[in-house]
Amino acid sequence: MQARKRLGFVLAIFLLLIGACARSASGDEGGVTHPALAERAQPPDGLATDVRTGARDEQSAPPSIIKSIDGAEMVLVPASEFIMGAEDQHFDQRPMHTRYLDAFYLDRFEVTNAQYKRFVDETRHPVPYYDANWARSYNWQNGTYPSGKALFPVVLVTWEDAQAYAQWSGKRLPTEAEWEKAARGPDGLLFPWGNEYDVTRMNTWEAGPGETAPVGSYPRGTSPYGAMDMAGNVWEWTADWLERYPGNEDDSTRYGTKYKVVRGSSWGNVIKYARTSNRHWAEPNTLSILTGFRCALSLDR
Ligand SMILES: [Ca+2]
Repeated sequence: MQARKRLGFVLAIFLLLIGACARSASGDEGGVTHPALAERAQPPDGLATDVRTGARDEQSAPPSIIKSIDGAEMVLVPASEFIMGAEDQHFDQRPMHTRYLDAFYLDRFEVTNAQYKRFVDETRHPVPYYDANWARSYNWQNGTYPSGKALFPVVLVTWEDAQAYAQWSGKRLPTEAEWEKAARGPDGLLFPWGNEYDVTRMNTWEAGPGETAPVGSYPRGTSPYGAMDMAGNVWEWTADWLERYPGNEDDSTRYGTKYKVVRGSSWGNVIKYARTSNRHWAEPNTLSILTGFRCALSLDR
């Protein structure tokens, strides 16, 4: 089995805090389905199914919401230019610039433990686990996730794990640009809901429960395209290496093909990391209780 290592940006002080966090006492057991995912039949093959919740009268227009084979609801991010990066944040976000992206779909929610279990059961992929105290309440045992955590985001997954899941589900990891556009819309919002600082709209360290929350717990934090938890809950792996933006001339030893970009901040980080333009990084074999993922799908699939 591949070597796995702890996430570099989990600070020692923070790990102590984690150890003090009480494990959720939710009484729900596995098999619970998120309301937004419930009562929807599985499509028969590996392609996304058009459930036509929108654009009913425009046969040529792609549906605004689809369901993919892992049961995930996906929202449409239409083709357009959008503003990427920021001038007043960490230098790796500079320069703020305009990019064009074709339309794509993005999972509305972070991938849940229940969804990941289907993948594990069907492929015999190793379960999320790290032998350390700080990982204890998130570790899977006997082939399944912690009791009551079906609808919580899966964590303790490497980039390779996320990539394997995406391939299994007929999808892919979003590019960093796709992730940012889905989070901030075309006009460069600072947060998914707008430009105002509001710790009540996401699961970050300031006002969150001190652990992961069920996906979709913060509807007031929804992005312009309907994606949820794009700020907070768990960091999300993207497809891309941490590279400099075009026109950026700052030196950084992190640029290159050593670190994958993770986005969106987590329950264990403060709000400044939840800015839609914020870039963070981790080696692809990193395991963290702060990091999960969601998947994307191109329209031409
Ligand atoms: Ca997130």
